[in-house]
Amino acid sequence: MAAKGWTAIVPLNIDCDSGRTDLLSYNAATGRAIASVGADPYGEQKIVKDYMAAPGWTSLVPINVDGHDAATDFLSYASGTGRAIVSVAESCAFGPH
Ligand SMILES: [Ca+2]
Ligand SMILES: [Ca+2]
Repeated sequence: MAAKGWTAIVPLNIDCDSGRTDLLSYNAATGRAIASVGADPYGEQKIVKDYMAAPGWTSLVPINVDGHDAATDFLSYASGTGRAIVSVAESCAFGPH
C-alpha cells in the first residue's frame, strides 16, 4: 500500500545515477509532494524529501533545461489558471556527487 491521493507520479532522476529511476509523487489537492529514489531491493523507493509544494498543478513534466547535469528539471503547469513555471534542479543533491 502506498499513500492515497497522488494525482501525479513522475519519473525523474534526482540522484544523478545512471541507472535507477526516481519518483516525484504529488497531490494537487493538498500540494504535498514526496521525492524518492530507487533503491534495493528492485522496485523499492526510499523517500528523501516530503514537503508541501503549491497545490493545483495539473501537469508536472520532467525536462532538462540546464543541460549541465542529469538532475531532472521541471515544467509545472496549472490548466485552471494558465500559470506555468520552469524550475531547475540545483544539484544532484541526493546523490553521491
Ligand atoms: Ca536515479
Ligand atoms: Ca538538469
